[in-house]
Amino acid sequence: MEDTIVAISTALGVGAISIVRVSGTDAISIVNEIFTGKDLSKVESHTVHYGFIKEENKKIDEVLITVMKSPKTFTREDIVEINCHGGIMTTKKIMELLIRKGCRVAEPGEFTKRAFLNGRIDLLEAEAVMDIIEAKTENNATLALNQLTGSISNKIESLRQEIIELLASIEVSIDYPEYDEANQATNEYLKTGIENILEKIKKIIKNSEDGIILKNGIKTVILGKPNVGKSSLLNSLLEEEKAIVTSIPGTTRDIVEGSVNIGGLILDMMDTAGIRETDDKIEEIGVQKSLEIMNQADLILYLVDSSNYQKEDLDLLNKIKDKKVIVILNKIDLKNDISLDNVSYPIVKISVKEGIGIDNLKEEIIKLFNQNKLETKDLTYLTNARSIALLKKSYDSLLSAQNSSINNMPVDITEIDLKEAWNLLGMIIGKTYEDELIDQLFSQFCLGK
Ligand SMILES: Nc1nc2c(ncn2[C@@H]2O[C@H](COP(=O)(O)OP(=O)(O)OP(=O)(O)O)[C@@H](O)[C@H]2O)c(=O)[nH]1
Ligand SMILES: [Mg+2]
Repeated sequence: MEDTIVAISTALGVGAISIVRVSGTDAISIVNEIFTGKDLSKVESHTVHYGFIKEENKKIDEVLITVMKSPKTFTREDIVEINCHGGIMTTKKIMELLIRKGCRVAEPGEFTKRAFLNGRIDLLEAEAVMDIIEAKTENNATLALNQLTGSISNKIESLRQEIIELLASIEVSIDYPEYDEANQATNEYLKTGIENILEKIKKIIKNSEDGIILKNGIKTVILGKPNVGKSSLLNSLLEEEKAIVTSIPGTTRDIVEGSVNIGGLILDMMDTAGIRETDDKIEEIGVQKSLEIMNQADLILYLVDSSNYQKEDLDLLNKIKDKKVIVILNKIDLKNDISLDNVSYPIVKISVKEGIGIDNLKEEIIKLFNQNKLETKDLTYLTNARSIALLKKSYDSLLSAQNSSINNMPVDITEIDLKEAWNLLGMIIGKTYEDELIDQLFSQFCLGK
């Protein structure tokens, strides 16, 4: 690869140690020029050496240098890592010296990009590196690490292999003399084959969508009539007096937001204006917003006031489709004998005021999002929107291929869709890619990675 690149790989600031990382053909010789200690051009690969960085004859810092020779390195190029004393001045000075000797400052993500281009990791694994860096919870880190170790890549690769086998059977049948009979036999074979692959992809998509929710946070909307205690619940979960609480119905007008970690799940909570018919213009806008935001939710906490319950309070539940919902009976300190019939969602009884039932509510949330399943390590997830979109496209192509074979179309037509599906799967792991996409993807990385 062309240039030798350099970057500060640790966060720049005051710390005990900083790492300056150099990668490329000239990495060892360039660092050697500014180092006193052992001659780095003569040392074994994967060894650490003590010495000083110097400018002319002036000592700049006392350092430990790790030399890793191609190909057994992250970028598959020669890599030298300089462990120097953390501190902005020294670290920058060392960078500066290296640039003067011929290094180029690395672009964000360039080390990982080289790892990808040199075949050390595939695209999914590269993205996983970024996810690990950005992981905010243990779950996120576990998901990303799983992707980095390549098990999902293997799965995608084996799906591609299955498609190749189907394509091979098509080729054979096209060459066959009694075309019609062969066509039918092949279609039979294709039908089951495609069905099989579709099932597997469906499972990965489902897993991945759950995974994405875990990664990005669960959009949680607190919904209900005015004065049922929505803002009180938000404050209680956030452990902060974020939203205004009063005994006057219609207190909340705008959406109030806050994030909370419940057993490793990130909930992005939104408190809304209580839903009711109103003549107040501002409140009416708030009510409209509540209804809109309801449609974007992953989870709806539907609050009812036990002390003031009427059957109509549940009317809005009928409008909610395909969402995870928990119905919450609040204010049980005032009245605790309501029973709700015909509610198909889990029901939790709480009193925000007395702090009763909040833990049950949290458990119910964790249950809904299959927290436990995640811990059993069925971790074949794709963790970003790019790859999930490609997988869905691939699924659609396979569906269309399946239709053709069911309708006993000429197999050449099925072949087109199968090839498309195979290609799309390849794009997920970066077997086929466009330069522009790659540049854009890696530019989202932080410097020095
Ligand atoms: N007794 C009792 N009162 C509660 C409880 N939770 C909330 N309240 C009271 O109910 C009133 C309304 O609470 P809010 O949290 O403002 O209700 P809201 O649903 O946000 O109301 P709007 O913003 O008007 O839609 C306040 O006076 C709270 O103190 C509870 O568990 N028990
Ligand atoms: Mg409120």
